[in-house]
Amino acid sequence: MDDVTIDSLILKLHDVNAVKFGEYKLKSGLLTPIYIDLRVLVSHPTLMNQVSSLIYQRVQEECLQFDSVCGVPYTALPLATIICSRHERPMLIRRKEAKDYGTKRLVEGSFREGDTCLIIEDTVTSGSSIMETAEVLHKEGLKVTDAVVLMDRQQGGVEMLASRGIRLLPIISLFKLLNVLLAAKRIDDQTAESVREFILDNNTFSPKKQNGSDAPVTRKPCVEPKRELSYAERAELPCVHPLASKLLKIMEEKQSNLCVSADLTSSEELLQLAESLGPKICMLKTHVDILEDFTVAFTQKLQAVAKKHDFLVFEDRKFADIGNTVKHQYKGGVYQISSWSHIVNAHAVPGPGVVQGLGGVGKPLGRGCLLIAQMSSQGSLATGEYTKAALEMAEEHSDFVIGFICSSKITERPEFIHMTPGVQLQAGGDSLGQQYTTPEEVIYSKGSDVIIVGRGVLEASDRLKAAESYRKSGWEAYTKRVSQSVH
Ligand code: S5P
Repeated sequence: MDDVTIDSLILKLHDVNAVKFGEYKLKSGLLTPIYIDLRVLVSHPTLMNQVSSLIYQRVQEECLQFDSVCGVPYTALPLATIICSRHERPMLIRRKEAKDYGTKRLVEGSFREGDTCLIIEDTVTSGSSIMETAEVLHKEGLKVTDAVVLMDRQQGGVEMLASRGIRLLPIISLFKLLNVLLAAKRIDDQTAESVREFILDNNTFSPKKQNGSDAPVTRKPCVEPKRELSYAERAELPCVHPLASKLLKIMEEKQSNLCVSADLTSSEELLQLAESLGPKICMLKTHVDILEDFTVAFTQKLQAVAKKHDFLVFEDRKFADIGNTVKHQYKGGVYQISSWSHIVNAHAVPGPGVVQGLGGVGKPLGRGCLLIAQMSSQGSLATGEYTKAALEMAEEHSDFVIGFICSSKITERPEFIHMTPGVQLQAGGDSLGQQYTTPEEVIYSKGSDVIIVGRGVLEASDRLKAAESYRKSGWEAYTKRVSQSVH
């Protein structure tokens, strides 16, 4: 989906008052500083058509298979009608109340037991409205596997529906909406910040509530496998964090365990690098605080390139303060890292509070964190007992920590991804203590998963060619390692 179309749609929605800032009451009774009211859409036919097209585009992009479409009453009903009429797909209507005469049906339209019905919704907060409709459809013997929503308020709907077996596919996230309105000067920094704060503080999804017990629910730890698993096999393990699983799938699909470290000072150059090396990498690492021209628009463009070329973004912020401070550093300030970076990293030195502070911000957004267990620089203090303590901290927070920055594999548990910087095709170092090891050594001999390469690519006369050499070298080392462990 094209970013320009989404940006202009956001501005139009703001023009017609479908997005309001102030103090409003949500269905749950909670007061919110932002209200999204897409009921007004019916008065704006062009916009109505545009929204319907975007929803259908998303359906096609995801190649969704379904027998019928049901809009959550009432706002999404006309949207579903336009889509079904235009694309000649059967529609179902869910009644809010059963009639007390005639058939007394709660779902109108023809269907067979076992049919799959796609749900369409305008806005999602907790996911409860979609769930209500899904339950009515379930009672009629229909299956619901996916729901497409125009606006996701990012307050836990995705997670809640996922826990009930429904994949929610949002078109616009609230953070995206805020960034666009902010860039267009429709709202000021203070408004954006107060909305962000509200959203992060009011996540409605609690795994505790879902299973009715008070015991904290964490994903079951993985059992140590008897043999080396491939990236693809690890991606499928139920104990693996969804973001780690996504990364492992990207690695397998693109045959790349290369993360390029884009240590550049110009955002234009960084975006060009991301665009040209995108197909070769599984992840792009940034240090946005060295950019001389950072803007929110840059992060939006970076997200679009990452989506286009299917790689994750890792902001190498190396958080190292108490929980309360890192919470602000992660979600706020100039960089608003949590709104655009899939992965961040943290030093273990402050103790578990650092992961808890970051997790409070990152978990509701589906983000992941790497703990720095070892460093590539000469004389690093992160060794021995410190590395062990970092591993323990990760094991205790595996709902947010997805792996490590390390020089070699530190655990056999397959849910953790090992990422190693200080990599060049020739071993050596720089004048400031950096030490380099080769991709073969890192992946094959030391059992790491991802090579992080900065100057090895950036200082090459042909960066694309250099990235391809690193990709190939890292991938060959991985296939050699996995094939040798297969009995
Ligand atoms: O121990 C470390 C951890 C990191 S994240 N050693 C590192 O070098 N890094 C980062 O990896 C470092 O900040 C830089 O961005 C990149 C290595 O760059 P290169 O040019 O030496 O490959």
